[in-house]
Amino acid sequence: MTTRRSLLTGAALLGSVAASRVTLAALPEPHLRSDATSAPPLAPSSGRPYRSVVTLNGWSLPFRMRNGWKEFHLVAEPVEREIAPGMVAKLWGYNGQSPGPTIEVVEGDRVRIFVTNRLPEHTTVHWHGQRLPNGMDGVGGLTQPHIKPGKTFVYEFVARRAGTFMYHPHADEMVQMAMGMMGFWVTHPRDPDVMRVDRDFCFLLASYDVKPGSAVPRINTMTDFNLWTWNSRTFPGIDPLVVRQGDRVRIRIGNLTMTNHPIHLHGPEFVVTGTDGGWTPPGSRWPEVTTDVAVGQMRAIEFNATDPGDWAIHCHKSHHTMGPMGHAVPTMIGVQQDDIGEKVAALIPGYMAMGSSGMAEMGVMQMPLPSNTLPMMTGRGQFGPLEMGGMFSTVKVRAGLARNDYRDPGPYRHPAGTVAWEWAGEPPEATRPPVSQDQAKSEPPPVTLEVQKPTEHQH
Ligand SMILES: [Cu+2]
Repeated sequence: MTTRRSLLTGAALLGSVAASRVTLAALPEPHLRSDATSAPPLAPSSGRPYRSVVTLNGWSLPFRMRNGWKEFHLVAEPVEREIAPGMVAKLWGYNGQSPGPTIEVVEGDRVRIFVTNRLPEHTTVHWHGQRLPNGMDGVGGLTQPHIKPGKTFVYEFVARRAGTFMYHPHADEMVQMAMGMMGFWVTHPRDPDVMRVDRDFCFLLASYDVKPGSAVPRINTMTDFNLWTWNSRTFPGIDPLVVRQGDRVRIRIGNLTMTNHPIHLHGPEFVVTGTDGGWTPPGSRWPEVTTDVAVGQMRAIEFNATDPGDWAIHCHKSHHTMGPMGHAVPTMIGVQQDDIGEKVAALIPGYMAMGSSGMAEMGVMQMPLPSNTLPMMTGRGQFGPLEMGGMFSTVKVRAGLARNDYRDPGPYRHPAGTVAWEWAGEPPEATRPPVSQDQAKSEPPPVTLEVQKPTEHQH
């Protein structure tokens, strides 16, 4: 039965829905992108000025200003991401890619983000590291209802603190992050001369477990991932960080994997100028060449690009600079396989015995792989195979680049006489430290073995 009261309430409700529809009718355009190249910095088209960042193999999300609000539109959806040439993963992401586009705002900006859910399950967005009203924090069930498939939610807050942030779901989090749902967020200082650098790069550490020959990540993997990525790319698919000699350079890194990553830069020493909590006080900084980025952390490092060259930058966990590999492979160093290799080859055509003298031969050989599978070691430099994969790229420092030129300048041309060279003469005689008469005479200490007998309870 319809009462006058419920009719009135219904009419009032209808009115408010209509009003919000008017607001939402003009949703900002959901900018989409399908490829994995690094977009040049996106200069702000309106609002306050800032010097934009370069998202490695990614892009910054365009916005619009509306009645004093900076408006963005994120679309959570299934995407296809080329991890490196030769492999495409079926992931979940935002606006056509994983990771999602970088959001850039200025300290003090009033920010409104529309989030449309085109996933097959509900989601939310957590704005990792931000000071904001509790109800905008994006924790499904705790601070807001989940965003059901097909629905659009609105987040509104003031970007109160300048620094480096991330965004990711706080709903079915293990699954949605294992599927690639994440993005970078940079809040620039109100004064563009504060913490000013010439080039500012950012990327997220993400790991996936995609079995050889397949394309969808295994979502229950806890630590044994086989794709160690920067912005969902692996070497040689990660673009170089191109800088001009003399530039002050910042690299911002966020870690959304399940383990820590000691990020190591060859060449110049750097300082950590930013963490999850904002800029570090200058008196607290010390020089280093490796900084550990723990799970859920963000780090901004800065250095002066004084010396030209192709300087490697990589995770220092050596397994993280490898492509997919089987950890069950036995160590074969020192094992003579010639005889057994021939015997197995007679039974299994194409069998190759490998690993007797290390695994470098894998970086040279082009072995047949399952479809949509990356090799364990790959990439070539001007002097030969790099034998890398995973979290590896180069900072390419060159003299005389134009201010906005981020194009790959090709391999570094070393000045004559500055590359390690092969010695062609007689090798110098190897000398060993002298052994003292006493040491030579003394007998080796007797070896004693302590054997503990198992008790009844030990097995
Ligand atoms: Cu690592």
